[in-house]
Amino acid sequence: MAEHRVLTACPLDCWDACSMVAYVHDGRLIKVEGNPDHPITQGSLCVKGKRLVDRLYHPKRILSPLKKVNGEWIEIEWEQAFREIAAKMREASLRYGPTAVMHMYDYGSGGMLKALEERFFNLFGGYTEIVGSLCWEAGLQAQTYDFGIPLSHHPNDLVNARAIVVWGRNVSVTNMHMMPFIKKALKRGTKLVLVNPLATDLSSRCDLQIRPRPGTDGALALGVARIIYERGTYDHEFVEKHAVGFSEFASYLQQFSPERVSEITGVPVSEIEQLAELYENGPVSTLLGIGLQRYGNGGNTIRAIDALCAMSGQVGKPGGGVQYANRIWGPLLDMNALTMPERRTAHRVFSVVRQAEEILQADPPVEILFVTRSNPISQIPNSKRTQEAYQKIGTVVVIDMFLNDTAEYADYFLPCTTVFEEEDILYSSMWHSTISYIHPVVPPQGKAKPDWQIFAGLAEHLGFADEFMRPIHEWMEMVIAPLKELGVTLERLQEEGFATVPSEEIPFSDHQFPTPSGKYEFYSRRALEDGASALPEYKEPLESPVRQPDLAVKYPYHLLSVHPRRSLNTQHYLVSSEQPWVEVSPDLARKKRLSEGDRVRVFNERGAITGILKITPLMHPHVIKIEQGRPRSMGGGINDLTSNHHADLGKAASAQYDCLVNIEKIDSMNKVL
Ligand SMILES: Nc1nc2c(c(=O)[nH]1)N[C@H]1C(S)=C(S)[C@@H](COP(=O)(O)OP(=O)(O)OC[C@H]3O[C@@H](n4cnc5c(=O)[nH]c(N)nc54)[C@H](O)[C@@H]3O)O[C@H]1N2
Ligand SMILES: Nc1nc2c(c(=O)[nH]1)N[C@H]1C(S)=C(S)[C@@H](COP(=O)(O)OP(=O)(O)OC[C@H]3O[C@@H](n4cnc5c(=O)[nH]c(N)nc54)[C@H](O)[C@@H]3O)O[C@H]1N2
Ligand SMILES: [Mo]
Repeated sequence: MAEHRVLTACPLDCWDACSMVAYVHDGRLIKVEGNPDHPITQGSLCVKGKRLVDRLYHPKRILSPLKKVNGEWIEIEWEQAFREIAAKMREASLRYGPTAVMHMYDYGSGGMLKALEERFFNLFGGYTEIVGSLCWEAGLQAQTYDFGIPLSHHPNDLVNARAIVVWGRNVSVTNMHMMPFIKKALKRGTKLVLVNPLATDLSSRCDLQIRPRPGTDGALALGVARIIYERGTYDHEFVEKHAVGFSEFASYLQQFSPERVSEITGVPVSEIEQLAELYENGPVSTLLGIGLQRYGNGGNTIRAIDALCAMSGQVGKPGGGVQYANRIWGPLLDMNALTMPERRTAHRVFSVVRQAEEILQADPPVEILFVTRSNPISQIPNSKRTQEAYQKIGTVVVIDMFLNDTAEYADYFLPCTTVFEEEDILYSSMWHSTISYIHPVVPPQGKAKPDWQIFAGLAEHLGFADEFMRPIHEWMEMVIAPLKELGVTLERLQEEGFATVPSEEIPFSDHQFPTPSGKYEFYSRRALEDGASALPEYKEPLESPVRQPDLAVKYPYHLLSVHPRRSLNTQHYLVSSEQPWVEVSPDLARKKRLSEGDRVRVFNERGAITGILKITPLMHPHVIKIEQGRPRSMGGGINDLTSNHHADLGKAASAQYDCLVNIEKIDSMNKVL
């Protein structure tokens, strides 16, 4: 049989949102590659994209609905699953109202039609919805206060930068399609500076790496801003004409002398000065990562860096910018047409981060929990609380492809299709302005169904299928209707596989900011009204040796449970074979008498995890690195150690990196290497 190619797109929750070419032979998907025509993907694909094929055909994939009976999974027919779950929903709603049904979701797949879940729950009459984010909300809120909207420069603009500062982003691992743009700029002589307590792939080729104590970057940014202010080399025109609150900001800066900042951050004064020189002599393009804001003070860290970039003249200029996210899609897509929020009559919201506490105290109680596109038992901080809460819920329904950590707490497991068995549309709100079409590549395996068909089945049993259902192209057209003006139609997307929506290469070049004042806001009244500080203030992280010296005696090291190289969060551990590394600096290893290959235990009062010691030069001597996402069945469970405190900005943002731990050798006889 002939081989053919199908254009599709990678649904993983990632900056890059790649366009992919799938190769099918004899009805079987052989491989996927990056689409060479796509302006961002440019023909390359990361290992996670490629390995989506292994997830499609993995022997552990679940291909039939399951019900847990006496602690064992048994296969059931869809009809039985729909009938029983619908009956439980009706019963719960009659007794307590629709908010007794809760929906937990994340972005396990970024397909546009995945939002039909919301349409289902809204048509049901309402539900308990989660708000906030385990991912990036504190930073989004920070940039919303400062700029009115978080926007990034087009990556082509990096060549105009005199220096690129990669501030807490692990570019080559989490955003690899940024690398060709960085390399092009470096070839032209652009300098590269990293601010990161950990060693990254770029550490060996940068001009300078600054390693602050985790969670203290806000103080670093304010210290650099103070030097520039004192020297009078800031952008006078910008702060006077296009910003509000600069004088308040400037007087706050007085507290951040280079010596004090050096003491707080552990960064030598000479490096703070080097950073000041760099920002003085811009343009500097700053690439912010998401790790930076996973702290109790994380939102204000982003605000402090924004302020440094704004006062030193990087905003609205070629080669400048403070790139965190690119929120261009809101007005360009009509999601409400799909989700119908106007149809709910009851609504309750729980914090995604602290949902365990909210479930345990809920009145009315949560009778049924739906978990879709997420693995909360693994990914929510302080997992033991989540386990406790989920255990108390009468019925937990998980829709997924694999029996992940969360499925252990489920009563029903409903198998969904992978991206290759679906038709959908994909866009990235994190970085670029390209929207892609997902064509189906192979038919659904076994009895798996796309998520929307699962909800359609339930809607039928609940009596609102007529309102729920539309032909899927009609749904798509409803959402992308606003793109028509820009020449992007469904037919064009289907035919060409992707379309790039025109967006400003250099945001804010007209100095118009959608803030309450219309200007850049060093001082934000909106932040004050929301209960936060009006200025970007530096406060110690929650678990810090300064704020909690007693805790730091017991747990002197910072745990950075960063995003894994070979997996997208939890999703690829089954198909890759990485050891459970615990990485420390040579200095820490010496101090704790640990050697490479030792089995070690990392612990605090909340929990413990074991792994194999790896000694990594160039990392901060008080930091322990463990990649997050490893399933419990493979010795994972990193969020047993993290705390479910909120970060400072946003409705409910997470602070997983604000975490102190200790480390010990388990047993020296049992060396693994
Ligand atoms: N390979 C891979 N790619 C991914 C993902 C994945 O799991 N794997 N996940 C996707 C998702 S969901 C997201 S949100 C993004 C995340 O993308 P990134 O933000 O790039 O990744 P993180 O691992 O969260 O953290 C980035 C860096 O922040 C640094 N960091 C931590 N704390 C501090 C600090 O206090 N100060 C400074 N200066 N740096 C600090 C860490 O050392 C790390 O190198 O990546 C996406 N892409
Ligand atoms: N300690 C620590 N914790 C963290 C982080 C960290 O850096 N450190 N990072 C945080 C961040 S940034 C994020 S974004 C979250 C991520 O948290 P999650 O989104 O919960 O993590 P994933 O591993 O991506 O889980 C997605 C699940 O969705 C399933 N899935 C994939 N496609 C589909 C689909 O089409 N339909 C359905 N129904 N299911 C699907 C996958 O099989 C997988 O089980 O984790 C957060 N937690
Ligand atoms: Mo994320």
